[in-house]
Amino acid sequence: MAVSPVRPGFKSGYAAIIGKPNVGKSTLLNQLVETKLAAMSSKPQTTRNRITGVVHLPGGQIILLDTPGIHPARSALNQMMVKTSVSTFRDVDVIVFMVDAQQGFRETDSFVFDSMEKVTAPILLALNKIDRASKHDLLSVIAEMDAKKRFAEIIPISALHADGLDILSKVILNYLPEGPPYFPEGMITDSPEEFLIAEIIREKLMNLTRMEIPYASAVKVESVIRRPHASLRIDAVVYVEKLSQKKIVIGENASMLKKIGKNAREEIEKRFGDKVYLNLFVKVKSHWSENLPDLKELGYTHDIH
Ligand SMILES: Nc1nc2c(ncn2[C@@H]2O[C@H](COP(=O)(O)OP(=O)(O)OP(=O)(O)O)[C@@H](O)[C@H]2O)c(=O)[nH]1
Ligand SMILES: [Mg+2]
Repeated sequence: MAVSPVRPGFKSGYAAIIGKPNVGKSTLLNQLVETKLAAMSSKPQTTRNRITGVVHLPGGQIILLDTPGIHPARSALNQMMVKTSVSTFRDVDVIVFMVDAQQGFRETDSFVFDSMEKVTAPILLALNKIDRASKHDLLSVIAEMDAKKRFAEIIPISALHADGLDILSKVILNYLPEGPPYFPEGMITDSPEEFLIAEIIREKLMNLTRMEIPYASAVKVESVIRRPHASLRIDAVVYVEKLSQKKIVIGENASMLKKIGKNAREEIEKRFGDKVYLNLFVKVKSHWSENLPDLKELGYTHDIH
């Protein structure tokens, strides 16, 4: 596919979605690109990598970067995640900082806000989850945030209900420079298929398991083989840190693994339009979340585009 030539007045550039864990960043990315690219869950620290989603608009192209939630991180994995987010500050044209409108600006948001101290790009504040906030909550958080004099714009949205998103994308576009479309029409991400599939599996696992299991698990897609009659054979491994966790992920008579596999397979079929045979294995890799070579092998590096 050839990249289109420069069009006068056409805008393009990078916008990073930044915020504390669980504020709705991945939900926003997925809604704006109208495709489920990033895993979403009600548990914090779902996103572990930066994920690119391209929004194609008549007047321009927004290259959105979904990032892991910024928080005081302890484990090597979490520190790597936060590094991934903070490293996006340097080279984006605009930042979309998300705060939960119902919860208001909390210490956890303040931690993210302080990490943006040296940011020179304009910061747009997206007040998310307005479907849950009362008018009073919303007005008071707007007043509080306005007083900080740090935000180029304040936009109330509900990422989940796609409310206010047309306005948000117009505002983002306003802050982008003129430039050529960097991605060809129709291309919405540069993430490899293996990564997108692993994230679908990990999302199902995160949503079906509890306690430490979602955080002790990583998914690696070993192979994707295209077979005749538009079918895909996928081999993937779920890594956990302990034998006891392996037993939970497999479940009684493999019931948990079957559920994860079924949910993942259905979504992979929907997304890739093929019949899918998904072979899931569970393996123990002790302390992978603390071990740099393991993190690298599992695709957790703080990569810079
Ligand atoms: N009510 C409501 N819930 C929302 C909204 N946006 C997101 N959520 C929910 O908030 C939870 C977290 O959403 P995510 O998109 O995974 O949050 P995130 O900021 O990407 O989280 P991390 O990847 O952990 O940093 C999910 O249960 C979403 O359904 C919204 O506008 N309204
Ligand atoms: Mg996320």
